Amino acid sequence: MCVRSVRYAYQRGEGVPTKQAVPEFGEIVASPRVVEVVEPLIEEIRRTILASEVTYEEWGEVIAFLLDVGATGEMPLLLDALFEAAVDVSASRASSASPSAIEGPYYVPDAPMLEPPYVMPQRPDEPGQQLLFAGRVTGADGTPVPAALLDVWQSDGTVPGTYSNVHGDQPDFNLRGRFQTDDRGHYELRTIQPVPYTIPFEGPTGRLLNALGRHPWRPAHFHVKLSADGYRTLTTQIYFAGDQYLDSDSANAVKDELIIAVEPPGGDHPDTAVLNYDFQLQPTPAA
Ligand code: MBD
Ligand code: FE
Repeated sequence: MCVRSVRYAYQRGEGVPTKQAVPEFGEIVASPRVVEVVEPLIEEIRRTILASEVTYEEWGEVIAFLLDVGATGEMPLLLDALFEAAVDVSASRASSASPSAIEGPYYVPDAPMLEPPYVMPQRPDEPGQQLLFAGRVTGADGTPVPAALLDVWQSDGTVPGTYSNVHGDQPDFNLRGRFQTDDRGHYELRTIQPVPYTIPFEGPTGRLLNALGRHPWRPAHFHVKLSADGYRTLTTQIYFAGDQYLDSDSANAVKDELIIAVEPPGGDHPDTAVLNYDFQLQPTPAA
């Protein structure tokens, strides 16, 4: 099971999978990895409490804030917005694939399988610029990958935008879809161009960003999860050149190599912008 699936297990109320062994009464079973990672984290928080002269009033606010994060279901949002970009960099250091990016809290598995020619599920009056998202999928050495599965999700074009199945009033699986590369590793999807998106700002995560003096916007983006036999699954995002929030992403997740210039409508595609991007996958070790 993909470790990232903890988010949607939680969203669907299925409880949260955990690998932790339950100790016998009176038994202590230290995990070397927990000691390595969590111990310094605890020490860092203690140091900050002392250095900042935290009061009991403030300590009460910390506890109330975290209770609110739990009660509103924003735990995945808060953690992804603050920390997932660092996890992504840490976890992708040794990869030969094209750049990865954070999954974020709003991936939903089992999106509709599209039939060619691929068109993203959308409402008849879906607002937004028509866009053709196309390119190739290859291995790190350039070998084309036929029948690679692309799983794409995006927010809608309303302001502030929302994701189907999560917030707002879109039909389930609106602007979410799965489709494949052809026998030469090419893919082509017709959809609308995403616009900048704000993470929910009325909840505890948004209030924290506000108190930190930060806005809740993310630059416009596509989310893509790419899988193929013999390759490691690549989770990434595509951003758009010229977006005003590239330098101040509320999730701190933009990588320069993932910022792409869209070809505006014109010539032989008068109504449609074109986004071209080629993905490279890392082979799994030979079995
Ligand atoms: C998003 O759409 C997103 O991509 C991230 C990282 C956090 C919140 C909402
Ligand atoms: Fe997103």
